[in-house]
Amino acid sequence: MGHIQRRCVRHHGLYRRPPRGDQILLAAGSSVEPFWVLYGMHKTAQVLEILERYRIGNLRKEDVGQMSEDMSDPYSNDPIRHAALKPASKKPFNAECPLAILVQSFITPNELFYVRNHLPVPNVDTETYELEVEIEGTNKTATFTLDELKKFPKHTITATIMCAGNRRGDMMKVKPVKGLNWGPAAIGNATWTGVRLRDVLLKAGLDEDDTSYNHVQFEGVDIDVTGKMYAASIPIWKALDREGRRPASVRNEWGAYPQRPRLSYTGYSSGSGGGEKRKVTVSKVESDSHWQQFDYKGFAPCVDYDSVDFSKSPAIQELPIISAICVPSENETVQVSEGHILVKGYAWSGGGQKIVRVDVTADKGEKLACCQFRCAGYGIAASALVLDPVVEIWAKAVDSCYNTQPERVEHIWNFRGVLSNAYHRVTVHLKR
Ligand SMILES: Nc1nc2c(c(=O)[nH]1)N[C@H]1C(S)=C(S)[C@@H](COP(=O)(O)O)O[C@H]1N2
Ligand SMILES: [Mo]
Repeated sequence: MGHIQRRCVRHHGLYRRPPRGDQILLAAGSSVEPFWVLYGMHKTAQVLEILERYRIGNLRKEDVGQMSEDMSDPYSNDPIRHAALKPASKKPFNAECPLAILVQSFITPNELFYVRNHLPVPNVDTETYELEVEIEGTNKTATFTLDELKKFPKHTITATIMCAGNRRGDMMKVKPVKGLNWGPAAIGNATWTGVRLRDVLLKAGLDEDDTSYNHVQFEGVDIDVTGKMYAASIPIWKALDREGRRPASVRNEWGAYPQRPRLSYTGYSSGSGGGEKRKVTVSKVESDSHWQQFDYKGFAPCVDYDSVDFSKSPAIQELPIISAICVPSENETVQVSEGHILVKGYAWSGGGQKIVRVDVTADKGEKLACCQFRCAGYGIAASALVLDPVVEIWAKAVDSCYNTQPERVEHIWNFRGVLSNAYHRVTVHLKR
């Protein structure tokens, strides 16, 4: 009894505020161990320190170990990943591309594309896979097998996707936040081929002139211990948009990557899209999932877990403009050549906005050098006259709506650590 209660109370305490608390309640009366194993990213010194406040006793020696021995690892079927990926957590596996590699090519290498999982990678059987489409309030439902989906007109686009938590590490330096410690590479650019969500919804019987629907909800095939699927939603206009640059797509070919069929929306927080979806629902309302309601949201710096009202902030959809210096890296020593150094990085903006400019400075904005970029959203090659032995390089981008990045991360800090798009700063040591 001691064991179970203690662990329940521990988790209870930890999740008293966050809504995941209701999930943990489902373990009441039985072992909470499966949760602890599944959400492996919580096994950190910081979390253990928080849990310490909730300790109400200790196990007898003879009871220790019994539980963990018969717990099989839910991550044992996860695919083998590229060794160069830098993990932010291993179970679930979350990782980003090394910055020097990210900036080497316009298209991010597939095997080095950032990985963002909340749960173990599901084993999708392409033979039996079915996508269910429901139009709420009608008797219109349709299911499509993978082969049936492949018969829809095929579209190919090149698009960047980014995690709303990209560059969270910068916020963590100000004050601890909840979430994975992402550097600036929870972003990637790929050529996606697949079918339009619009085409699938219309085929399922949706009347595009019917204005009674507001959202399209998605459920993944990755499920947690309580049987809840990863789920999120997007506004319906986004799903029905005719423009080619905004399709629902599947990364690579279905055939080439059958394990990871997913939906993507250009210009959107990938959190609202990706994943191995198995159900799509056209609805009046947003997804009521934990992720949509209590995760992908931004708040003012003064809001914390005790004062937060999640209903006051809309879920993140289109992401704000961002940039990052990828080369040189933090604290790197670089050779100065004729008074200049080479700086490379990326810039990107959500909602389909183009990057029109990236400004780089080596003197805290005294003289912002305007740099050239080779392709929209990639490859800043800036040169600025630098004199001091140690300089801080700053980068800020401007998009086609003339939105730009905030100067200081302190002003946009939020306890979830999302939307971290302040000027990017890198300190370098100069060798002459
Ligand atoms: N089914 C499923 N979809 C998901 C997630 C997930 O864990 N499971 N993670 C989301 C988050 S936070 C991100 S950043 C993107 C990552 O996109 P990708 O996995 O399609 O590359 O997927 C989103 N969709
Ligand atoms: Mo994300």
